[in-house]
Amino acid sequence: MDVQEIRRQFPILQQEVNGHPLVYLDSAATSQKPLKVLEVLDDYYRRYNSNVHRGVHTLGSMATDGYEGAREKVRSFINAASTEEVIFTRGTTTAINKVAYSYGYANLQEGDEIVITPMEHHSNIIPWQQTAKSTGATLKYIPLQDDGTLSMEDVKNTITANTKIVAVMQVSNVLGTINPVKKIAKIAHDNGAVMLVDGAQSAPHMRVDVRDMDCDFFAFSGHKMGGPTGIGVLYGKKQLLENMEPLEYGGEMIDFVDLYESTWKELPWKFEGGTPIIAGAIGLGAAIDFIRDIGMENIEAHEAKLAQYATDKLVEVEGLRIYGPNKRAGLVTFNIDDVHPHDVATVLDSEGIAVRAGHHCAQPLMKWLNVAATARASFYIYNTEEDIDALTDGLIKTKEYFGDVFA
Ligand code: 7TS
Repeated sequence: MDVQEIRRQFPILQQEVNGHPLVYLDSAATSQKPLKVLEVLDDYYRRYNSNVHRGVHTLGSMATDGYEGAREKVRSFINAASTEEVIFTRGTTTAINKVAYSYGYANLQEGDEIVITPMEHHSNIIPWQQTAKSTGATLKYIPLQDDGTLSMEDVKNTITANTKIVAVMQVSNVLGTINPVKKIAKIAHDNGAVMLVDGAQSAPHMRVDVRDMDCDFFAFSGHKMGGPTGIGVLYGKKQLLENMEPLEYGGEMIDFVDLYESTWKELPWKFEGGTPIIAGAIGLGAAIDFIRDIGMENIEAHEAKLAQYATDKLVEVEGLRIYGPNKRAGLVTFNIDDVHPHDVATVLDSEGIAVRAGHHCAQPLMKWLNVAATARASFYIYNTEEDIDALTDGLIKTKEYFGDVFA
């Protein structure tokens, strides 16, 4: 894998920010977009912009082919059995909310349990809190071990015969923990529960096979994997989706409408009310092509190397503490003694280095870590060891600067 060649395909990386070459280390928030995706979006709007599934005219057919072709690319990307199981949504958040409100409301009652973990992103916590409140179900947490991983012992003890839904992230956006979701799905199923996997931080970075994982639902966002914002995916097993209410009613999703009764289209369209995210889906399809061309194994290996390099390199920064297990995905979350993470991010920004600071939409996890906030550097295919060197130098400067201020 030639990283310099890959970098040339990301126009946004070819600029200076605050007088320095941009070092983009915030891909867990959103990734940058390759030329291929930008060109496909431009081509759609210039040449065949049109609504889908409606007209018989030429542009409408082209748009429909593009949109449905993207669905097939997603199906193959996650190895779903059928395109009926691939629903386009606005992103991970919308996908999880659909399951919580549609599946959750219909299948939960008092005495039932929803099991999640304290490391979840808010979008895999709040929908379950709300569902629990409305249905009388109980929300339970698999505890974290000291290093920020889950033990199978705890998983087995938390999931019981009363558990109806287990919802766990595959990769933590803060700790970089890689959760054994296939094993957790097996335990969920042994107890008669369904398993939702939040794949927002895994689908862009590792091979996902929903059939091998045997999850019932899988959610991810296009914008974290080179695709445009506003497009994401809810995968669900056909038999479950068939029995779920659509939630959004209107155009596109109906079969027949009468004055007082209506019927829905078949899967997956019954979940896609209104004009769908046509350009977004086509852009996501191009991002999948881009990832395929590079090879997911190469992306995984590259990021593992960067994560290891960063772990080794950042010890040069005095007073820096990294959170999370030793074996982590391609991101590093940290704090520096006595320096607020927002100050860290501000000084780094003045050097052209983009990192995220804050609670990373994981306030329960921040509480568990006993911090208000952290800084985070996250990597993708276009990052290099030089980026991590620049980060390290920037952090040493930050430490010196605030060391002087507080001295
Ligand atoms: N789940 C996880 C694990 C995430 O990391 C994110 C976004 C989401 C869900 C929500 O995705 P969305 O596309 O629907 O917004 N995570 C982050 C982050 O870590 N920094 O900014 C967004």
